Amino acid sequence: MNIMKTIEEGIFPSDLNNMKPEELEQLCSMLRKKIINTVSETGGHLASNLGIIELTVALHKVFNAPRDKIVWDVGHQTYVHKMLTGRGNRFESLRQKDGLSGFPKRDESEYDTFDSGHSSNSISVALGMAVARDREGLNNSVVAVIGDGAMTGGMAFEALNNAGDMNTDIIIVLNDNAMSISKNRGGLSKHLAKLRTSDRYKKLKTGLKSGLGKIPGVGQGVTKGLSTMRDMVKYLIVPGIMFEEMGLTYMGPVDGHNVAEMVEALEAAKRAGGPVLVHCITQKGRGYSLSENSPEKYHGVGPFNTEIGIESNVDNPKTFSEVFGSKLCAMATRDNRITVVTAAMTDGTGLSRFARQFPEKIYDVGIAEEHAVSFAAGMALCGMRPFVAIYSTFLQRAYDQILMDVCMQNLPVIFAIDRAGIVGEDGETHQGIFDLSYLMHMPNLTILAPSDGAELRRMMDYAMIVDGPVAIRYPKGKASMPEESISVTRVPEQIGPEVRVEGEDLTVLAVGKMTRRCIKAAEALKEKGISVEVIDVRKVKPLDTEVIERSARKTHHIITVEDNVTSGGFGSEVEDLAENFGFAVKIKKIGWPDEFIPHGKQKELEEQYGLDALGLARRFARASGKVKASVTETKPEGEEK
Ligand SMILES: Cc1ncc(C[n+]2csc(CCOP(=O)(O)OP(=O)(O)O)c2C)c(N)n1
Repeated sequence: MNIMKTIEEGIFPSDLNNMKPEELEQLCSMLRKKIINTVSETGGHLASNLGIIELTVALHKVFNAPRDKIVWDVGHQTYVHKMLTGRGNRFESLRQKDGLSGFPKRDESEYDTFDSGHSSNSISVALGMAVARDREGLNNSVVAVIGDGAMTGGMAFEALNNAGDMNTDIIIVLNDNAMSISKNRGGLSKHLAKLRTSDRYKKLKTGLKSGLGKIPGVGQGVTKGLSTMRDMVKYLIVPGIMFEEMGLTYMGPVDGHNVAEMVEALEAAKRAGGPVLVHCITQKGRGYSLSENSPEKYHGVGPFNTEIGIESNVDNPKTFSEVFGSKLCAMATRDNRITVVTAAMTDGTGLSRFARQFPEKIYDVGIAEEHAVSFAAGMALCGMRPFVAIYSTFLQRAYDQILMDVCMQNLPVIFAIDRAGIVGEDGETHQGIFDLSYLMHMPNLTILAPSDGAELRRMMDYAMIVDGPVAIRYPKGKASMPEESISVTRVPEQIGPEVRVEGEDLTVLAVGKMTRRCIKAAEALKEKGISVEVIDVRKVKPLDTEVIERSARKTHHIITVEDNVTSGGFGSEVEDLAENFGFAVKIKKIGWPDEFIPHGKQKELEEQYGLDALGLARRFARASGKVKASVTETKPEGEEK
């Protein structure tokens, strides 16, 4: 058959049934090509998907989806799954607005069993599905596919602990490429490395299991009966089979790039019953030499030329992450109390240089945001000044640890909250638009939001002199670096609001990156006779009320603008504040609506929701009452009518 044509027309799992081994191989290489070509145009998670092609083909050959449930951990590795479940014809729309999501989405396909994006929850979800199946008296398989990186997350351990205790049928496919985004860290990854090299054990064990399982009438019972012998073997050859000790049957390791071997192992796992873990060895970035050689660099990519690969753009302005990383290097040179904690995101949070320069001051704790925060609390309690660098969306995991272990005890932990605000193409699960809402109400916490790179640097210095926890939130993307501020080296004694544009009609309180576009909007409105005062808030909490009150007394009209949902965010804080002004003031909150914002380019989403400079200018104009909204002008989405 013409496989390429089939991918385009829509291939389904049942199509795999009749494919010969060589056709399956051909299919895998076609899928590989399609992924490289498409991701080079759209951007996306390249290396992870190249490494899971054969494994995905084997999964769909053995299991009968959507009746059998496959739950993908993180979900960034589902491009092949999407193409094998009838979405090949739309694959070029990957991550584009209104196109295919880069993650599983239940409303995109019945084959996507669960919306994912945040790691380490697949076993919990699959276990819940397995229990529901048992209670309904059904007999479908439930499979969780989880990477060795995601397996470092606490939730995965909690679920394994529970699964080992339950004896319900569930298959956990561990996709072990020895990489998280960067090289995987921690005791578990060392344990897996030992298992990877235990060839003799592998042959003994999979041979025993699958061989016996194939004989009619001899299955589970006999296989289980071998546990004593297996126990002997494992203790002789591989010390400490952690999964078996937790009550799971461990199978493998299996070559995750060998479809036939994978099919055999998955069939055997199905027959074994109970909680089974199939350990598959794969190579991240497989089949594209550039990503094989630098899987970390090709984990998540923007568009690139497939011949040349990703080019480093040294001439371009730095991102906020890079400003953070290089400033932290400078600070750590001078101050030995500084350490930094990352939850498997050294590169993403701009800390690659720091890791090279100060390997003894950086702690990559794995995908373990909760642990990262309490770990930092311990360090802070004993005299260190730890920075915790985590994306806004992933820090959600550590709400309780921030509140109880850090804020309640007023410990000087500094949270570097990267990717705060809309991030774009990664969609709902990655938009960092909730952090102000989950942090504003935490007592003792100082919250700062820089509008450019220079402010970020100053805020990092300032955070060091605050007697208590500080959160600095900054967005994805380039950080402008105003010339005059680069040379400022003295430590700022205070960070507070600054009037950036003076005006009479409206007071605009702008948070972080929204400041520059509010200034633009104000300047455009000047020509229309609308006078907008723009204040760069800088310190979101505790609010420095003097400047704000003075402006509000003049305009009697405040508009808050934040790259966060309006509900429970900065605007709500201002509403509370204004109640004590003792004079009437109208308040309008601008930010993201009370919704999950889907994928698309940052710019497209901001335009759609009226959060770009033009949209803001229109909204300020309407609010001023000086310009009647034209009948045809559409209101941005989420805006109250
Ligand atoms: C809670 C959480 N923290 C961080 C991330 C960011 N992240 C996405 S993929 C990934 C690495 C996953 O490694 P692994 O599970 O081994 O999959 P691989 O990409 O290597 O196939 C990380 C850290 C996330 N998705 N969720």
